[in-house]
Amino acid sequence: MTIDTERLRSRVAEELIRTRDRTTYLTDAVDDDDLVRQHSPLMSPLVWDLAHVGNQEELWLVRDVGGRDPVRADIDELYDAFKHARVNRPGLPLLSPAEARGYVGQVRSKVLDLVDSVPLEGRRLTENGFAFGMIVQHEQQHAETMLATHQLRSGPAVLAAPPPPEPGTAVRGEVLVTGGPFTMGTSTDPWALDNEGPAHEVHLPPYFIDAAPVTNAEYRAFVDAGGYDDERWWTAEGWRHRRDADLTAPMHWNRDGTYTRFGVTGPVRPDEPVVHVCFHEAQAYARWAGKRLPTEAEWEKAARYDPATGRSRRNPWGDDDWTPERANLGQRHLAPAPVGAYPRGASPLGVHQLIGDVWEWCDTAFHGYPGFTAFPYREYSEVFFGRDYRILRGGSFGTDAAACRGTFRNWDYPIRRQIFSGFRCARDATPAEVA
Ligand code: AVJ
Ligand code: FE
Repeated sequence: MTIDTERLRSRVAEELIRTRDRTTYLTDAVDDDDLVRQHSPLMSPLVWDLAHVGNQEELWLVRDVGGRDPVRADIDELYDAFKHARVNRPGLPLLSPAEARGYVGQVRSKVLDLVDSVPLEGRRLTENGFAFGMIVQHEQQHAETMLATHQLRSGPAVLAAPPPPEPGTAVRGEVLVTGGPFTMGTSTDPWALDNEGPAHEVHLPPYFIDAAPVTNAEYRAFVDAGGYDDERWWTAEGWRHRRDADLTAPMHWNRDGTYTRFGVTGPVRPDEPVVHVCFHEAQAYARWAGKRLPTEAEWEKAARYDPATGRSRRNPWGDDDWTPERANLGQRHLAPAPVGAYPRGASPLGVHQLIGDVWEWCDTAFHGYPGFTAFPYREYSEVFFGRDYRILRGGSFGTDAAACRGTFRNWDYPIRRQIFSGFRCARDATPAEVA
């Protein structure tokens, strides 16, 4: 075995263990009644997420990669996300909290065995440890979903984390991105998921993009200006939803101007990115502000394009992995950080906080890039293409670095706002502005 393979094996084991610590923290924070309860019809009971994470790990790693016998073949159907809508999951004969904990532990001990023994080359599924990376990312995605479930719980706070850093620099205004080609997507990032590739060239006309996400203060101005009551700012579909759902402000803003987050109520901080808005609200704000939402390609060029070399980098700060001073990721802080808090994470074009803090809505439907091939299964991405989903980019404070990079693509329905979603604006550059 080469040193590199040894290093890869220990990295895989570390990521699996670190990820399980997060899942355990989120599920041990509440009692068993709370674990089996449905806090919102939009979300699964936490105990479903827990056993589902273990079941996916069993399917892909124990059975497929390892070729081992099933741990619990009888529960596959219960934890198949396509078989049961979230609203129906509490009525299923689910594993109890104790059974679910026992099950995920059993699966994991077999998997840690495999990490030491399966060949990591010669088969595309395990090349560079991909299947393990995919399962780490899957569990981390559910950890973010579980954090969103926590935000929908009522009752006293059970989670705690230090506040995010204070601004280190003033960030405001827009950045001009000159017209021309850039490379979008990746064909080489070893743990990138299928929808992130292949890398391809995209030509964009010049545009402006906000240097920072839209803040609570900026969004408050839209609310105070009567933006929710003025049909002009909304698309027909957005206006219909605004009326049907009786939207009047971001989710979790209270009538008295306070905000409730993970069981704690406090003032809405003006310089923090607005969060828990749906695509329609983001789009209405942008139109009111005389702007629009960026397309997905515009978001990615702002994040990855380096004008000095013409290359696209993995992340705004470069090709290196995330570190805590570069972006607010990983549930280290349970809130978005104020604008200006991550000067070391800015892109070469001077765009801040693209990674972390809040997912950013883009005005692009979810589709496969030219030459897309599903891997390793159609149900991760392909079955969602061409439907009513919009793209979100950049991850949030609830997203782990393992499941976030400059090429990572998330998608959701345009009415969703229980997720950690915010946005920034963009606009076309006029010829006079480019000259
Ligand atoms: C990529 C976040 C849209 O949570 O529905 C989890 C990720 N896929 N289990 C989701 C996912 C299967 C997915 N998103
Ligand atoms: Fe899943």
